[in-house]
Amino acid sequence: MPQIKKLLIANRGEIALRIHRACHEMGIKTVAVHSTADADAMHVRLADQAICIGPPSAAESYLNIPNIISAAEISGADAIHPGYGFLSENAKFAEIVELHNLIFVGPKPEHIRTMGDKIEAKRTAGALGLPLVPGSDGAVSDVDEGKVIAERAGYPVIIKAASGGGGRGMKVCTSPDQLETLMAQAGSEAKAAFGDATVYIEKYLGNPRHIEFQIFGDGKGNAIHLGERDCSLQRRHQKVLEEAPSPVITPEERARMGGICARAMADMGYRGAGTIEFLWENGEFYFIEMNTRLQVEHPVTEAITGLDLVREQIRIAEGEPLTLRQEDVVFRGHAIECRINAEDPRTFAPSPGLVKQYHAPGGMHVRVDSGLYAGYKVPPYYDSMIAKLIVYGTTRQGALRRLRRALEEFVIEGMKTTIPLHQALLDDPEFQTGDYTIKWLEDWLARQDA
Ligand code: MV4
Repeated sequence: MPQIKKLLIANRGEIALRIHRACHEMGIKTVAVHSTADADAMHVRLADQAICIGPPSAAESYLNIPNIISAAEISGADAIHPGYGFLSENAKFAEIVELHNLIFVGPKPEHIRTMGDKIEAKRTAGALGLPLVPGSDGAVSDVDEGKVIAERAGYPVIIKAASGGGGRGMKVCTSPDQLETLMAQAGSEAKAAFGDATVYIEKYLGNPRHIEFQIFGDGKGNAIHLGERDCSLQRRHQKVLEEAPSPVITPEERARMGGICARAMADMGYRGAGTIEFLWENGEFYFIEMNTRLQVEHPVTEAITGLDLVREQIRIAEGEPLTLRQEDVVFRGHAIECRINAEDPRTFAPSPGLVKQYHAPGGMHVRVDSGLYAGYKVPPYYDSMIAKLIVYGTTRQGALRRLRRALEEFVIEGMKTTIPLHQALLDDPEFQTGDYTIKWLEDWLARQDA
């Protein structure tokens, strides 16, 4: 088994810090790579080595494959962790890493590629026994074919881009006479955004929840699930708050659906961490996509399982078998994560700048993942998420009370943040009951403005 001695973190912000921490707890040295805009970042200070890989623009730094590989070679790193975003789901990058005899802390490149193509992902998921949204079996290029499929699935239908993600290029179609126009629009938007005009059709689910299962595979035919997360609270395809377990999933349903996911991953020989995304409506799960990376919201799963997901990723990358059997995974209590962004809490306009005062909450069952400190300047070039607040409670009610207390303690001065948004959300009786869908937050926000 190759033991990783030095790991290069090909990311920035809180996730770079998260990976650094797991490494140091495992006795692994870290190499931070950063843009000129991130020279003062916390993870750069803490890493054993730091190498500047380019100017602020992500295309020239965090997405610059030759510079990242060079940094790994110069520093003598033996592994690369891509975090989330940036190069994390770039199959070509994973291949290049392995061609340089470096360990890629992530899935096999072929699996990244398969899941990156939404049509291929659906085909694979269906063959592995995951329940799918009814719709086309593959790409739809012809309007008449589209009409037959839409008729069979039943209107309304949704037209999606094969290379899509993040909701871009999707069109909802309510009747056959709109199909031609919307298919053409979806195709040209997909071409412009992703360089690929391929589209497919699904039955449109009107008011679902977004529930995702965390899975781990060892790449040798063994896999487990770590339960689900409910990520229904989103605004414009940006998650705002996540929780585990989902308020609507029973232990029996978790075991059943989680078991189906784990079996599917075992059968495909999946390696590493992955997330299987479903829409959930009227008690039924419908597979939509799979993410082949560690996700932002992984700490809520850590909180209810007691496992260190980054540690598990690294062990698997070293070629170790899974440390856990499914029966050893125990779900306990309830966890909620708030994403805190440097944004105006009403308009969501970005608000980067100097952190004038900083005090993070603490105490029992409160976790803050953030690279912030007083005197740090949040650069304007990247994602606006500056902190994640994760709380745990034995019950959802208890977690909500702890979240209110922790948000009260949080001090970030010098910029606008979404802390007040989370506080208002927490005071909403409907949110408190857990009775919300993917539409709920945007409707709620519209009510706040009125
Ligand atoms: C859907 C859907 C309704 N019906 N598919 C949005 C992003 C992409 N990952 C899938 N998305 C959706 N697919 C069918 N057949 C509604 C959405 C959707 C959504 C999904 C999850 C979380 C938030 C969402 C917000 C709007 C639309």
